[in-house]
Amino acid sequence: MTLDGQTAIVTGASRGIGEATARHLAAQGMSVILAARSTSDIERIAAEITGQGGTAHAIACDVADHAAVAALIVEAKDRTGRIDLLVNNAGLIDPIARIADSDPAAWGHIVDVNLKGVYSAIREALPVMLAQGGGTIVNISSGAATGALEGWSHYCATKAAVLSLTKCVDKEYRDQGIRMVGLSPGTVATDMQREIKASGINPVSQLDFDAHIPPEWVAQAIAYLAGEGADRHLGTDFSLKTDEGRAEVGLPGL
Ligand code: NJP
Repeated sequence: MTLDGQTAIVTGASRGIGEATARHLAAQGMSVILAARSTSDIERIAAEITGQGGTAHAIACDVADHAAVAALIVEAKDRTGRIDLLVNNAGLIDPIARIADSDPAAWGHIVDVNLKGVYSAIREALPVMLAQGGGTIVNISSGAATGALEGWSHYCATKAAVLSLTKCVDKEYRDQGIRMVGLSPGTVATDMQREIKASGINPVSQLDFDAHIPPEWVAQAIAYLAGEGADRHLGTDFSLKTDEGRAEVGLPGL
């Protein structure tokens, strides 16, 4: 199974896991659409990929805006002809606060990005994928989808809901060629972990930054999940927090 010549959309591609994923997939020969709100960052990264011989385009998109996500999918399809892989990576954790201290509008915004943003992209990409005979969707999940951490109610609740979406999409569309899988990466050295550290709330904020895995490892796992070798994980969250999971991707153990 080769990704060469296939097409991908990566949301949240302006930094962190999304940036590493866009670069890695392009290096595998995929034509990659980078989406995020930070237009200058995705344009810079897409230009760097192109300068290295890859194929990449930047499309500004706020995934909390359904119409913007619909427009992203239309433009991506127009540019690349197909959507073989959708990586729902865009996500937020700030502001971190215990529930009584939380701001209702900010809490709701996390739902708009982390949950409704994933729904919107799946909702709009599915008709394209079904018409072309199939496709792969990877939802970036978290250990927070199944575990509770204080200060993270917005994050835990939305990641749990995304895991449920992963299972629903798999149930509805696997027999029509849709490969739907989640990825729980463990802790990753990105800006999100800097925000977590700054909060000082819960044990994750106490971890040393060098305890986190590099975003390039997550990119490698996403490329692995895009291939049929990972079919037994469809409809579940694949975890990089086990030796088995890491070995399957070809990464160093814990
Ligand atoms: O975070 P960060 P990560 N519309 O902050 C984008 C999950 N995860 O790479 O719009 C569109 O470096 C934002 O772009 P911009 C995590 O939950 C992480 O660590 O320009 N895009 C940026 O590119 C998340 O789902 C860890 O601000 C929006 C990106 O999201 C994914 O991994 C552990 C957006 C965030 O980059 C990537 O997180 C874990 C919007 N409305 C799961 N809002 C970890 N780091 O340890 C944000 O289990 N973005």
